[in-house]
Amino acid sequence: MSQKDPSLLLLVPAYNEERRIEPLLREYSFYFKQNYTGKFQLVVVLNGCRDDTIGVVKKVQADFPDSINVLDFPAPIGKGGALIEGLKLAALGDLIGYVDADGATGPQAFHDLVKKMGDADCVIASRWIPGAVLHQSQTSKRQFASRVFHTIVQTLFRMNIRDTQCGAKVIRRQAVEKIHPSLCIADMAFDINFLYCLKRDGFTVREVPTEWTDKVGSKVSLGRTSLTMLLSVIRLRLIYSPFYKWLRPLRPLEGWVYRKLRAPQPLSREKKD
Ligand SMILES: Nc1nc2c(ncn2[C@@H]2O[C@H](COP(=O)(O)OP(=O)(O)O)[C@@H](O)[C@H]2O)c(=O)[nH]1
Ligand SMILES: [Mg+2]
Repeated sequence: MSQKDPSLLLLVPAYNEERRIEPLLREYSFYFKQNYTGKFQLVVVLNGCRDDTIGVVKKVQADFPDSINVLDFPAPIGKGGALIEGLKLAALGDLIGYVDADGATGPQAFHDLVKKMGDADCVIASRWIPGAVLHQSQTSKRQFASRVFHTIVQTLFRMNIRDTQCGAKVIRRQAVEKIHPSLCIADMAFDINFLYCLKRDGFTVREVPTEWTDKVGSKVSLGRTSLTMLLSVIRLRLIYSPFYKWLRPLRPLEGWVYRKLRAPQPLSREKKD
């Protein structure tokens, strides 16, 4: 008898996604039911939605009660904060993944990541390495911002990862459990926090070319989101520098800037190692 696939917990952070999330929930639930022999669970992590995302999720959940669950936090904890909360469920899977609610990464492309994991601790989808197929690219403004952000991240962290921001990632449970206490970035720069902690703890991160389609309705506003992400990567760099303890008197200023930018904060207390 052939061995079962490892159990897979898929987290979907979602904010005001009533228009985009339904096809993703149906397509993933259907695909994994048909093509995955291990246990597959999908958990949507919502916070402070002002639309009826929860209603849409519950409607689809009624059709796939064994595979779909939902967590809803009233606080504005951001994509990163939602994933920090979702990753607390790591015990439910041998592998834990996350993916955007918009369906930019289809179930087959996500399954491909799992298949290509090999002996790596984490596998991430990449739009910027040879072999990637982009059915619809991001706008040129967005691509420019993304490449500037990439250059800053590479300069600050030297991780040599071409695409830190693609929404699809899979990680082994043991690695999640090790890095979870060090996750503290609630905004869209969460991925840098996630990847840097993995690298720092000696886990292997494999970048795999992916199939990806840009979707309308992005939650990213180039000005404010980019500024928040810039602030967060600088903050992260400082957290992991020997100077951070000397900067303690500036903490109130840090909080003030985040509040001014209306940037999300994680639910749990800030943690660092
Ligand atoms: N829970 C939660 N999810 C969020 C928040 N902001 C964005 N997201 C989700 O994060 C994912 C990425 O956002 P998206 O708009 O697709 O970004 P893009 O693909 O970079 O343009 C989507 O699933 C969003 O619904 C937030 O504040 N809270
Ligand atoms: Mg997206």
